[in-house]
Amino acid sequence: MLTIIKRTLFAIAMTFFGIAHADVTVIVSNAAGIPVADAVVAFYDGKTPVSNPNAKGKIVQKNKMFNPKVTVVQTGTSINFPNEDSFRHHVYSFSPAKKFELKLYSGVPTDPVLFNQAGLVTLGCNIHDSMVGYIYIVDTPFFAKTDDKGRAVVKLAEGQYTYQVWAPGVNKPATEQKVNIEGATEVKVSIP
Ligand SMILES: [Cu+2]
Repeated sequence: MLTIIKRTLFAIAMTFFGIAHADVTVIVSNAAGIPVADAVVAFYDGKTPVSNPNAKGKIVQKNKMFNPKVTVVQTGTSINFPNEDSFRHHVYSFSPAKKFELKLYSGVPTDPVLFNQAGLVTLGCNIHDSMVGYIYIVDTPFFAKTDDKGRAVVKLAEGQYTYQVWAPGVNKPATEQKVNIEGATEVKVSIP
């Protein structure tokens, strides 16, 4: 009896508070089956693109590297580029999604850079050719980056989605696939 009441209350609660959410685990590996870290995973529910004008991010330059090397953000995000090295950097992007440059500077730039167009931005430094970083900008709130085991977890409302996966070195911007989320789901993706 108690169980039935609990179930009924649960059903009523679901009606009031909306549909169920599920953890979706994406596992990304390469053609050889090795897990791919720093892969970007983004899910789209097919509705209007969503930007987040309040979102803020940070990419630090340290030891002549961009940290993190791969950043995924929602459109509308402002990112600052603090320089923690004792010498100057000159950060730039020629990518169509965002062209900008931060001319030779030390410390923390006064103004962050706004990323309001979806796409891939490749970061470089005019002084240090070895420096390379990536910002993947998505117009959806549902995104994540894989860890060392190639795993990323995104919390989604149940329903139909398409998803894209991109990783450094993948020429095509992303693979697009359809998926139906019903409860906790595991999605395995192999990228070239
Ligand atoms: Cu530099």
